[in-house]
Amino acid sequence: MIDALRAALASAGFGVTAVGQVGPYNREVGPIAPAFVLPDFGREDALVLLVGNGGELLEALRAAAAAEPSFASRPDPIEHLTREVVTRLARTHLGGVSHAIRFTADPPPRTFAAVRLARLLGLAETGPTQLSIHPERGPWIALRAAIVVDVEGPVPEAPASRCARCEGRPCVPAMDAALEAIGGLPNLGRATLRAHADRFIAARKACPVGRDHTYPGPLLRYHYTLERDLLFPR
Ligand code: B12
Repeated sequence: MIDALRAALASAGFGVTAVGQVGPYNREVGPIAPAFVLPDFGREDALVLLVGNGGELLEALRAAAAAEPSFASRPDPIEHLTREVVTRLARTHLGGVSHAIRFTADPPPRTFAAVRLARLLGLAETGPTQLSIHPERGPWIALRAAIVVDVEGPVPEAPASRCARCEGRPCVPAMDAALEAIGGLPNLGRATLRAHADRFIAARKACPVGRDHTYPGPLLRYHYTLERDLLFPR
């Protein structure tokens, strides 16, 4: 059931997934950020499936726009596709089994702390610049949704750390330069990201892991500037 759901998500552009139990996540997040706690159906061993994507999402977005022209003019094409695909495929593959879905695009308390969940499920470690670093894809992943299912989940294995054996840690000076350009971490926000997109993109590109998985240019820039024409050129 879960394997079939993961395969269907991958075919729809969401090929970065991981499973585990919700208990360890809620125990970490509960005391520091209660609004980010996930539902658990009254059991700590409830299965949680984290859903994300890599650069291949651009193809899925363009296919959706080709199938339905109004899709390209939506204010939030990625969020819209995510909600539609994840909700539909969960319903199809989980049948009558109780489940709850949370999206990273929603505000708390309808969301979850995705970088922490990715680490706890062994999908990606948290790098020195706070980005999730996947062992093969490096920082080139986005985390979109968590599906909690009322069945027992597996206990995930921790992957070997790529950051611990990284020589020179080139992301650190690159991110420091980006943060300096905006006048420090407290100024980090949508507007400063957009204004200094090149510096933040350089900080992400500085990571030596997963360079073959770098997002296609238009998708990469869109994440910082939210200019829809990048995704759907006329
Ligand atoms: C709020 C937020 C931001 C804020 C952060 C402001 C702040 N410091 O408070 C802003 C808008 C600036 C931001 C920027 C970016 N973000 Co952001 N952000 C989030 C969001 C929606 C919630 C994080 C949160 O509150 N977690 C709850 C607390 C309890 O958990 P936490 O682990 O302690 O979270 C902290 C860190 O994540 C940190 N943080 C988030 N972004 C950044 C960036 C930097 C430079 C630093 C130092 C810290 C930091 O702020 C959180 C609150 O203190 C998450 C999605 C989610 N629901 O998890 C995405 C998320 C963490 N962001 C993500 C990304 C990719 C980015 C950007 C690269 C741009 C983008 N959207 O593509 C930029 C720049 C980051 C960079 N390193 O270059 C991804 C990370 C994926 C990955 N591979 O690591 C996430 C998971 C969204 C997604 N759809 O995938 N983000």
